[in-house]
Amino acid sequence: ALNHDKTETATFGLGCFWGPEAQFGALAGVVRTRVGYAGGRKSDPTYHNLGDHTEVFQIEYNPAVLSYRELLSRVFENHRPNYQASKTQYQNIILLATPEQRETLNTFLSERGFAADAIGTRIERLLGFYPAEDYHQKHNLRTDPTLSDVFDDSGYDDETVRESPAAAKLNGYASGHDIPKDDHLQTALSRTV
Ligand code: MHO
Repeated sequence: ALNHDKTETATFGLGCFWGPEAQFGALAGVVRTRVGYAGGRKSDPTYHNLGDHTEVFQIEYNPAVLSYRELLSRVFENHRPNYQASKTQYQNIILLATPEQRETLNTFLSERGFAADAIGTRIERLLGFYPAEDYHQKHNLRTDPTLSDVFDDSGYDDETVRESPAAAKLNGYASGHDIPKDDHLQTALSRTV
């Protein structure tokens, strides 16, 4: 089994955060996922009082399995960089947490022939991340009674579900994304939660 303790974190916005949390959670190498609000200045935003923030998903991934560059490829497969949503809540945004991520993005964009200041996708430094309400975390899992009952009946609280590697995979599965039949799913599930 792989050591999933050495994870890195990446944060992106691609519209309503439910879908991409599930999709990226299904990827081999993604260990944990959570959704939240970022990119704005308002402190303590909530879903109904979002201010200038955007819905984002944050993933913890194992860089020995999945690279930031691969994540960027997935992000660009899943949005149109020449388009931007008018509503800040649903904008496409790449939130950079480290100089290495910025470097990787710059290389990626130049190889694709994109100029960072000529695309609609926002590219900003990650200044803060506010986790969304529990009912938004692993939304597809939560709305699947078979899956959510397993966690409820086992006594897992909301934070445990949010941070659970198994829940991240099952949330992807519940959304119809292929779960890789490999070591990573086994690892996630063998950790119980
Ligand atoms: N209100 C929309 C989007 C939710 S997403 C968390 C819906 O119910 O589908 O913004």
